[in-house]
Amino acid sequence: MRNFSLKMNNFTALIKKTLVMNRYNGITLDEFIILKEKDYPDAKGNLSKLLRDIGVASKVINREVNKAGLVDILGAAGKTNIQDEEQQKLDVFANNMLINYLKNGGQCTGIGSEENEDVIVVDTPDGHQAHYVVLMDPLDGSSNIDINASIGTIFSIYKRKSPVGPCNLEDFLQEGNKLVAAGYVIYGSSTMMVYSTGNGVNGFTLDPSIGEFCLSHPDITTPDTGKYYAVNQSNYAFFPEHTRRYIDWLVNEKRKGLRYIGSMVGDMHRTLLQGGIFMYPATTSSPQGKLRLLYECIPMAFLMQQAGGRASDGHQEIMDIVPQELHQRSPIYIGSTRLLKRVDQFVEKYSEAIS
Ligand code: AHM
Ligand code: MG
Repeated sequence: MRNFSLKMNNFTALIKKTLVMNRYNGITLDEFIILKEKDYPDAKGNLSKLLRDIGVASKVINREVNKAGLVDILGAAGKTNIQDEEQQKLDVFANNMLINYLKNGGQCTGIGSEENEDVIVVDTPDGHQAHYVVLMDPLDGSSNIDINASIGTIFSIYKRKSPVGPCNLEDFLQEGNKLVAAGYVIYGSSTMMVYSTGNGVNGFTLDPSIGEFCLSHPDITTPDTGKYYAVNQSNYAFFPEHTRRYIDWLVNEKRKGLRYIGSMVGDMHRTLLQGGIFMYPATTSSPQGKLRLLYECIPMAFLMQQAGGRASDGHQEIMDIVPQELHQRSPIYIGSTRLLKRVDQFVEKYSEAIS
């Protein structure tokens, strides 16, 4: 009976996707953003413009990422190329590119970047009037560049809390539940942008022949379980007991396979599409884990939640955490609901008693 209802659910999801695909057949990211804006009669187009600016910047980043293998021919970072121009490291390039597009686009009042210690205030008349702040990890997983594995850009967008004028830090320290939009661009075997404005998740694949992102993955839903778990297993001995026991259960009882790229965008993309779980837990030397709450955990938690999954730090939903600092880190467990429920149970059973 359970198998039958699962099959019916899959069938219904397939029909729904086919209808959506027919409605949006061949549609580009820009067209989709404009069409979606019409669902909100009061929308003035500011968010749409901001999303399109991020889309354009990511196409430029994609072009440079694609050239990374030619580094010996074009010149390594820090050296000058054949036109006597200084080559930039790709993460610096990605950061500068996004900042330029966001500053010039007129819809962004401030930027928080994993690459910059402080927030960047867009100190222009347009910037003072703009409604949105953007937080970003311009090139996540950049240690994967040299081996041609997937890397990505992660972004999130909040409405400012402050009145018009220069923005301030409080505009950035907002919990995930206040997000207006978030997404990532994965530079992989193909380049994709996946984003949500709080009404489902949609994925667009870059068609290099026309230079446009085209809708390829409408209404992404995460299965309630999956075949794989992703974690840096070499840290196993340093994880909390509940996580060690949870991993043992995944492997020995549920026979889940380990898949770990070491690039959050790549690992998350697989988990979002196929289900499973991605973890970056606390370790004895990094009690807050490694990943950044505002640049990595919250935007991915938003997407996962929008796709029907969940994300927690082991004790609290990631979306409920109120950030205290710009570069704050957080442990994260993110993925299919059934696997997250088990995380809760292991945490409850094996958490060290606090005296
Ligand atoms: P980065 O922002 O410096 O690129 O680091 C973040 C990356 C994530 O993409 C990935 O999940 C994690 O670091 C991998 O870390 P580790 O090598 O410790 O497994
Ligand atoms: Mg990162």
